Amino acid sequence: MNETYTNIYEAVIDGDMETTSHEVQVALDAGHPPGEILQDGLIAAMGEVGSLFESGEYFVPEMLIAARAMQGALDILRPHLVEADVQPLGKVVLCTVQGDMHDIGKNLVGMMLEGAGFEVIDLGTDVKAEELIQAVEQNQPDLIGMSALLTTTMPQMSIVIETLQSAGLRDGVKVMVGGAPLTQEYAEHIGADGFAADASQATTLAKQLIS
Ligand code: B1M
Repeated sequence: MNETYTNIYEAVIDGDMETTSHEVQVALDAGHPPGEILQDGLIAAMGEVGSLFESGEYFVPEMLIAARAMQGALDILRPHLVEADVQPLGKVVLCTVQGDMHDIGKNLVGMMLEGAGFEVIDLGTDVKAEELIQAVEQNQPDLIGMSALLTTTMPQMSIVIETLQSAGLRDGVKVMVGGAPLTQEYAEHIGADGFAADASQATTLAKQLIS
């Protein structure tokens, strides 16, 4: 790997936001293509962070700080990516469901999805089924991602899926669900297309669902 990308890669894995942003700016100033900086530096590093998490070497805090380092760099890179017209892998509308304020996991999923090359439209927390339907109509996403951390808010996911069906929108969009109390069985029970246990799996699943 080219030294510039190695520096970015290592800074993300170390969760060093300042160095990551600096190295991305250095790469841009040196004329490296934004799409290549994203792929070979940032996305490659987040892939490694995901592997470190899955193998038990990294835990949520390390994943969070790496994701933040990447997020900071993406803020610098985003306008250049738009200019270079790098096509996103797909569009995801993401939210935490109605009644639920927990957003740390959802944000992490959003960052990882962005890191993997998806365009993420984050509706935030406490999102009603009607708001989500409106966002689907407006943005025509490939995928809806719903997060719930409370057993009391999990049923909101089922309400969203039913509302999508009634609105005739269900066939045009995949639905991915996640959050600590959820299970694969629950996802199947409510008719979601997939469940991911963590942000790394969410990225893999999102790619599978839209392929
Ligand atoms: Co809350 N809370 N909380 N809380 N809180 C839990 C969830 C709880 C398990 C704590 C406990 O009792 N042990 C419990 C729920 C019990 C239950 O329902 N069975 C609980 C409760 C009861 C409550 C309140 C009701 C407390 C009260 O007021 N009496 C209240 C509810 C508020 C509301 O939402 N309406 C409440 C409030 C809060 C805070 C605001 C203080 C704060 C949230 C701050 C915030 O998010 N901005 C908070 C916190 C921090 C927690 C705990 C401690 C940590 C959650 C967290 O951020 N984890 C939590 C206990 C716990 O989980 N151990 C707890 C780290 C995060 C990275 O993990 O969110 O699981 P997680 O996300 C993971 C995966 O789940 C997955 O990927 C992420 C990264 O790997 N994932 C997805 C998540 N979303 C996904 C979506 C996907 C795919 C994967 O696809 C779309």
